[in-house]
Amino acid sequence: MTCAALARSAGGRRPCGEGASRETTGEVAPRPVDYGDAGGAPSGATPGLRRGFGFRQMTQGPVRDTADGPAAARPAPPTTAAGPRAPGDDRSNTAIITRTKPRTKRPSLYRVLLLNDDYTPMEFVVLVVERFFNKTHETAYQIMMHVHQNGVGECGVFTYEVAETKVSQVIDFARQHQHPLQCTLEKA
Ligand code: TYC
Repeated sequence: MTCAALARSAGGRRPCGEGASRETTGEVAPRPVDYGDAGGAPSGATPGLRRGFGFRQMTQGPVRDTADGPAAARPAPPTTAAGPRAPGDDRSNTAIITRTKPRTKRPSLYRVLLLNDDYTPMEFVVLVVERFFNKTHETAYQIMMHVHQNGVGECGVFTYEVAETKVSQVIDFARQHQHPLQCTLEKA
């Protein structure tokens, strides 16, 4: 029976048009027309698929929770810098290269020197070397004799702050005992 005959027997209603189920008519669902429109449903998509589904998957905009389900349940968009840029999109093609080479630098070292004079007692110089430079009596005596014979001698090597502190301590201690002993530092 044709649609026109059915319409006549149905009293003017249109069983083949809108509102008629395909089970009742026995007709095959029409194939969707492919217009080549990137903004619509993909070619061959199931009829009834909501418009816009394919379009959102082809863009790189943020994924938000929508009626389709939570954002986490849907595939994330590509994270490359390629693709169209929307206004306000601050993605760039610039890569950040981090330097992993250690940039530490060893501190400069300084020698602490004793200077000879004609008045400071030898015993006092030995005591100074023992006390402030942590030397044994024998080593302190050797250092004192070296200074006595050569005019200058090294008591130790330290970082700047430590060397400066040693110099101050020796000079203060000598002054407390009214001795003219001199002490200084130089870069190692
Ligand atoms: N020359 C001093 C003396 O004959 C001894 C002396 C040694 C002094 C070392 C200072 O740093 C010095 N008494």
